[in-house]
Amino acid sequence: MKKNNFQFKEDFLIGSAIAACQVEGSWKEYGKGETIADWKTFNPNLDRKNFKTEDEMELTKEKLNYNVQNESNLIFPNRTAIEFFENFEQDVQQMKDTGIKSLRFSISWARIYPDCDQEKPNQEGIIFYKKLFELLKSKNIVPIVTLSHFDYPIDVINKYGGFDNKKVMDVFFKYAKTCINEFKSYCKYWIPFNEINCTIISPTTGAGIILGENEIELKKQKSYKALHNQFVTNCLIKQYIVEQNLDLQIGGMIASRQSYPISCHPEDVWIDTIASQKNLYFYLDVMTRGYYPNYIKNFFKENLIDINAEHKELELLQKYNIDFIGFSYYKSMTNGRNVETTGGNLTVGGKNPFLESTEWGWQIDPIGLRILMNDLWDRYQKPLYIAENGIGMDEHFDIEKKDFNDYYRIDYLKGHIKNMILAMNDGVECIGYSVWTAIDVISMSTREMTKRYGLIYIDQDDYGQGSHKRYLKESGKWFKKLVDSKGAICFE
Ligand code: BGP
Repeated sequence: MKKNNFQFKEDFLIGSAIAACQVEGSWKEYGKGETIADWKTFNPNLDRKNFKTEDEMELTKEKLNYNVQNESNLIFPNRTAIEFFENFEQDVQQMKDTGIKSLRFSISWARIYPDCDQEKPNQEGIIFYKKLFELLKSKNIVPIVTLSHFDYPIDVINKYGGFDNKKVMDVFFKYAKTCINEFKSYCKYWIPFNEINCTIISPTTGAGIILGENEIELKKQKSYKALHNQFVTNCLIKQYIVEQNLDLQIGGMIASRQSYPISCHPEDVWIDTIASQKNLYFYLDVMTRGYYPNYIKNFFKENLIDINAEHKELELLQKYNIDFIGFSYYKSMTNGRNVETTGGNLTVGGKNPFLESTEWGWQIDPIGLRILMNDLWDRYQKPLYIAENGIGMDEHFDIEKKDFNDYYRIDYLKGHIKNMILAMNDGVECIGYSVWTAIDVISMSTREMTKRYGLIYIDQDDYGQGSHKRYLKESGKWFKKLVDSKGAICFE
């Protein structure tokens, strides 16, 4: 392999990401309100090779009612998750053993404002996150905070519905200001919305929109309205930071959708071009350039979508752009006239004959990351942050023998991080990389525990059974070497 003298800079944010609803547990304790994640179930009969991610992530009114009616017979894994709320000190210590120098975590809105209209925040929530920030500081781990990571509060749904209601912007902005005021001395990097494109793909998960089965035709209209309100909320938060003269940064964050035309036939290329505009560039165009591009205005017109944008909101979009582009990257896909579909992060995509897939059909494509980074940098010239990257596997280790050899994860991470470094050598500015994830967590799309991503193994099954003991996997040891070598290990 060609020698590469690259080394991460001292302030490169190399670390891991987690999300409140996938780790914390203590769903109704310490004053926390319920969230949409607390009402999603684990389905033991799910066929992992053949399901639609969107269906698994959405909740209709009927489905939610059913879950409420049948609560005692169903499994709600996010309610206890991996009990990070109770064990965060030990967990962070073990994460530190994987070498991480940054941790991207999310704050749970419902833990800070269990009643979204209450005047003062829930002190138990504030204390918990303060303790977490303090602990990270004592271990020299730089925090990166997400304010909304797929755990929309039920209280907000009951009072105001989803983010398509402009009133939700007010209550969310109040929550964001509380977090900034309370934690600004600990944290410089703020991501208001995880994977903001999820609002279109799964409006329940991304924006708290719950429709009846006979209201599904409202989905497009409501989700684009909600997305617009979230874009504007990003700006309100940025405006607040600027006006308060705070040295903080706001990041946009999307689930990236790297794709290729299935062939060089111009029609396939055109289909892929449109898909990239609508599913990838649109979000970043608005958040970085500050206006809606013509191709999406045309799409709105053709689909009779009115996003209800007020003049002053369009001015805000223009004035307050994001400081960095965060994105998750797990896989790539193809587009064209004739593609066979396969699984993926948030949505299914077209198969690529040159790539291998995980058991859930996510196609592994390290070079795709380099291509995407170059593309985004050339298009926007905003620093990039890889907010999530990792591989979900069904893992069976011999606990007695303490054999936790996840060589496939090392291969996956090595390939991707190497390509990130190559992109940085190409000239791309990148401020950090977060592996998804430091520790096994509840899967977002399927609520399984057996779909593991962690550098640390937890002896816990899909039903929450097991010793709950934590063990460092080989990938955790490798990650420490990666950090210590400042990336050089990827070229050995
Ligand atoms: C991203 C989410 C994460 C995470 C990851 C893996 O979309 O931001 O929360 O879970 O995907 O997805 P899953 O857990 O469904 O395999």
